[in-house]
Amino acid sequence: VLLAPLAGAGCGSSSAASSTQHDSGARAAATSARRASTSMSGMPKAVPITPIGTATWDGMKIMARMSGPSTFTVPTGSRQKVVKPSRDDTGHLMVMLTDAGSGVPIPYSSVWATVRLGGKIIFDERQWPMISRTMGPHYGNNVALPRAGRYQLTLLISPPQAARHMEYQGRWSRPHRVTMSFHWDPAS
Ligand SMILES: [Cu+2]
Repeated sequence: VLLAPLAGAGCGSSSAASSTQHDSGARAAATSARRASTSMSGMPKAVPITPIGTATWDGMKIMARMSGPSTFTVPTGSRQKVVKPSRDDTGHLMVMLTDAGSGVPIPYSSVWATVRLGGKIIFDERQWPMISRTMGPHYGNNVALPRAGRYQLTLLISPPQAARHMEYQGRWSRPHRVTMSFHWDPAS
């Protein structure tokens, strides 16, 4: 288990208060005036970030991590809808896609996550494209892991839908599937 340096400012900040926004990193820079204008809450505190696994795909680094369940907003067209963790959610799954050489994030992809325990599918959903002050761009969602055990995470990564500078010409042209195995224990 790693500890995020500015914890609470990342994806896993929701353990403090249900009203915490996903981008609670705003708190880090908050002036009192700014604090008064938001519903951010809580002091910086350590948030455990658990590495799930990494893989590479033709120069793209795929990194999966888990933090605590997180409250975040999603765009609905007319407003930002607040999504709170359900009672069963045990963590916030984050998938970071970056250039393996430079570390620069790669947006405009889409990620579908499937989690299995003992061969049985317990989670099968699209990851939201997300931004966070401390975690940067990532693809995330809250997940409910029922118990300690060895899990399989399968990620289906779509080709980034974007115009590309020439160094990326011809790469990541088909969907890519990768499976990672990880052990999860709520007590650790
Ligand atoms: Cu997130």
